[in-house]
Amino acid sequence: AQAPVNVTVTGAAGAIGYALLFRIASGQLLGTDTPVRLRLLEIPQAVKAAEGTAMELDDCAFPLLAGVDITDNPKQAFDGVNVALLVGARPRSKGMERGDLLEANGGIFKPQGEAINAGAADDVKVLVVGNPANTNALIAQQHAPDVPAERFTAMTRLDHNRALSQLATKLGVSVTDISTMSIWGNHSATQYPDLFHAQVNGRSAAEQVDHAWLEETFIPTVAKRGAAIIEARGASSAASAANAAIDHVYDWVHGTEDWTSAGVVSDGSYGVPEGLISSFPVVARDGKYEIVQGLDIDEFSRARIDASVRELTEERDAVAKLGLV
Ligand code: NAX
Repeated sequence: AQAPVNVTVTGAAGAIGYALLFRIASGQLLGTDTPVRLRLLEIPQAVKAAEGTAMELDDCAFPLLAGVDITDNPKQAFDGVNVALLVGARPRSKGMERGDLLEANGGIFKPQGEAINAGAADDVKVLVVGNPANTNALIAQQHAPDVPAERFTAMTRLDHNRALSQLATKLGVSVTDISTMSIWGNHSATQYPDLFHAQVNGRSAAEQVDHAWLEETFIPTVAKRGAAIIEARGASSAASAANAAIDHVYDWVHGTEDWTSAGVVSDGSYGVPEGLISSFPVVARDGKYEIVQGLDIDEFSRARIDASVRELTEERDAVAKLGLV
């Protein structure tokens, strides 16, 4: 039988963790023939709650679940890790400046990057979900110099899935009628969901909607969907975020036919400064996410991609000033 794959989830006692762990243990992250061993990393105050979730995982008697370990020590959590889902982060509290938020998260993602560097398996794949996801991923990556940079990714798959759903509803088609959708830039309100390269039943999506809808409804609806969910539910996206994390890792491991979106280390493509972790249209091949190359970028898209990348550059400059990268 296949040896279990070590999957570490940080922030395991949180809302996304609760929606994620059962799906991982049931085989949806890596496939229904791959056993998994879960490692849950939490802060000391939340270890007991994580133990409660682990009790429920036991009670599911998942055939693929080879074990659950719980720790508040990053070194233990990432020892031998194959897939790391970095979900736990410091949320922005009232009145908190962006610099303080970046600094507080640096205090989480720097030691986690170091622990991944020290102990991870050679094939480790890292997905950062905790916000600000792109810059948290950059901080972790910068403290893991022995791990190939491309193994660090940030989640924009939820934005991608939101874009598919909004467009499908608008045109009265199925999400499976849509291809080559993409999200560019930062996982933030400046992100750019791109309908100029997307196709619906083989024809340009941008040509099938009017420009006012694209600019004034579609883009802000996708970019601000997280806030709309909080407004409606009184709590932030959890099941849909967990679902996107599952999609991101499943596709990374199994490969894609169509494009998807992920925050990946820029190689300088499309004028995105090398080394920034920015969302691009990507495909997955042989266990690697690759940026889709050779696209023409019209003026409208250029301005939006540049604005989001500018924000990422500012975040990188801010964490550089704090000595975090
Ligand atoms: P919760 O507050 O429910 O859970 C976060 C958990 O992380 C808590 O249990 C906390 O104890 C733990 N934690 C904090 N610091 C930790 C550390 N140093 N090590 C280990 N665990 C630690 O938040 P939840 O709703 O689960 O969201 C988690 C993160 O996902 C947030 O940063 C959130 O902003 C982010 N999101 C990212 C999305 C994306 O698309 N990239 C979408 C959903 C979500 O907003």
